[in-house]
Amino acid sequence: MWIFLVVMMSLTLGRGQAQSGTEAEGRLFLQEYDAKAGIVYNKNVKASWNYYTNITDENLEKMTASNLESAEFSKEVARNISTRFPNWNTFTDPVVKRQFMKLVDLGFAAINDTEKLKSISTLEAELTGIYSTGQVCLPEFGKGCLSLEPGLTDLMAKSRNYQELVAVWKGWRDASGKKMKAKYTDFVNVMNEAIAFSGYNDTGEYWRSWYETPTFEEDVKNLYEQLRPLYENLHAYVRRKLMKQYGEQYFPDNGHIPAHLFGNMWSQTWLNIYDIVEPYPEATSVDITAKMAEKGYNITHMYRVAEEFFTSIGLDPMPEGFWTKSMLEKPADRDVVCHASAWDFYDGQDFRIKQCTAVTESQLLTVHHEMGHVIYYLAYVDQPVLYRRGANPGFHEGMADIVTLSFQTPEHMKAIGLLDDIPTDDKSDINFLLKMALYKVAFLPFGYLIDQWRWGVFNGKTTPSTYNHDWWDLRCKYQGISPPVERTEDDFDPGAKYHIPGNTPYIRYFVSFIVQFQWHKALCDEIGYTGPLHRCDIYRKTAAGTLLRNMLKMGSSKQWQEAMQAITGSREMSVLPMMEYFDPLLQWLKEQNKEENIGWSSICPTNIPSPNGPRSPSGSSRIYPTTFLVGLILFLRVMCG
Ligand code: BJ2
Ligand code: ZN
Repeated sequence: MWIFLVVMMSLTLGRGQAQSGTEAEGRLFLQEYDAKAGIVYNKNVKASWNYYTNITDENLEKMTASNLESAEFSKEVARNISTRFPNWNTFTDPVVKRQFMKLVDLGFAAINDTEKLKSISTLEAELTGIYSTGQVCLPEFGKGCLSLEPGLTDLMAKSRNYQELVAVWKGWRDASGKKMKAKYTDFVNVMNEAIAFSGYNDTGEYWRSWYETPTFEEDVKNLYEQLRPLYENLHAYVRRKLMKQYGEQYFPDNGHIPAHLFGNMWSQTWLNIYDIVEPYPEATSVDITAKMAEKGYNITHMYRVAEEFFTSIGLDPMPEGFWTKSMLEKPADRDVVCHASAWDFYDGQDFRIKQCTAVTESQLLTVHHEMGHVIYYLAYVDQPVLYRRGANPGFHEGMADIVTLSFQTPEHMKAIGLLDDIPTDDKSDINFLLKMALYKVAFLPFGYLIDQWRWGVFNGKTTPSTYNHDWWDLRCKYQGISPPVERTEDDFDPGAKYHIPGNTPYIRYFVSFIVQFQWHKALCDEIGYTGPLHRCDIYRKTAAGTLLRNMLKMGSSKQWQEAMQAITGSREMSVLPMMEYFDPLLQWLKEQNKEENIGWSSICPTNIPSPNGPRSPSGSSRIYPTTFLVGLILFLRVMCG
């Protein structure tokens, strides 16, 4: 508290001393701000860390108090600016002007009602708490009570028992989302109320403003549309394989796949069902999880492997404190937020990861993801605090993921001893690409739709009476999946996904899945690689690391288009590198799907298979491609006037 008071007094003292707010004085003001803000942020992040790694009422209260202090600090700074530098907008140095622009945009802190601000913080923490402490008991399947990580996640990944998967899938939604609806409704209302004080129409508009692109919504829609054929072909192929595995009787007539069959609680990545969909069992593929066990991987080793990748391209090692202060294992003695995350403590030296790490392939990828965030923090550490962010939120996520594209190649697996020989035949290549598609292509509609839902909630298009209905509308439409059991408005399935209670915007991940391929291509060009994009491994290529670092170190000091230009030479987001990467697979999938009706009805099925057994097959034809239904609806509309 005392630190905070010193900070407040100091910045307030500056007031009135200056005669007029010149640009030179503005620069000094920013320097002073930077030093103080580092202290305030640091204290605030520490309070959050304490709650996230030990969920107690006391830690919640302390975190909330700290959030309020931070908000008060930001407000005080903005007040000082309005009195001392009313003309900051006319400053000519873009580095200075941009910081002022960020300082006056207070976000939720702008609201003048402290109780409301407090409730934003408390509701978010409580919702995250519900998510993080939920348990599902499965005595009918010979299991006790399990939490999401590792128990339920593991069952979703490994179980091939249809009914057991239904129980886990539904059980998790009962234990998490269902308990959140009332709180979430309040949360949305109070956030919208607060953000109006910053001049935004709603919270979604505020979140989108971080992209500094007036056409952002339209742009992401166009990107998604261009990639849709790739997803549709993957969906048709996987659907056929899953029907063979579980029986056609479980699949609705409209072309959808039941949502619990993808090896993942949210059907967001499908890596864990590779064994079911493997194109060529006789060719090479690696069971990385099994190989990790065989090689005696433990948790520390996983982080050292990731670190070694980054240092091999000339990026920074994790600082000493990382290894002592991070939470890399699930503690047995207290409740924690297990969902993996990376933390910047804004003091230039304290960077941590919090992850309930398990020794599996998916988790090894997450280790790389979280460490990728830390690498970004380290790269922009010399920027002023205000610029210690990604060029946009999707850039941070893109950085977090980019090395997975190199890391997963057979070339790299061999280099780190997880594969014996590098395959050169076409069948093994397709096996590899399909696996990558289960990870990267399957995610696209999911990454796109989460914030379609949330933007609708924030702008009032979706109301509490249709929360779940509208959620499933999007899931059905974009992913071509539907719930395995009846859903109603008593359920709140969005809440079963971390980022909804955790209030983390999600379109960043969609952006990431596009830009990471653009950067991967740029880095592979930089090192003179000429083979197929999907087999490029930048490991040990410092030229790639240098190009990447030059972009990362900019932080958010410039608009993202400049950062993009620094690495790719272009200022645009583009799907072309991702299309190029997956082109051999797309051609193969098209061939496999020749006899298949690709696509699905965009409308959710009304007839859902019973949890107690297969439903009776209906007599109607199985698949209605989206285009047909849309056409029919348009036709009927015209006919009915
Ligand atoms: C596993 C990963 C997030 C992430 C965590 C939680 C929310 C934000 C952070 C930020 C990082 C930063 C995650 C990975 C891909 C898809 C998505 C998912 N956890 N966050 N502090 N992922 O992005 O690392 O760590 O500095 O912005 O949620 O749905 O699993
Ligand atoms: Zn991330």
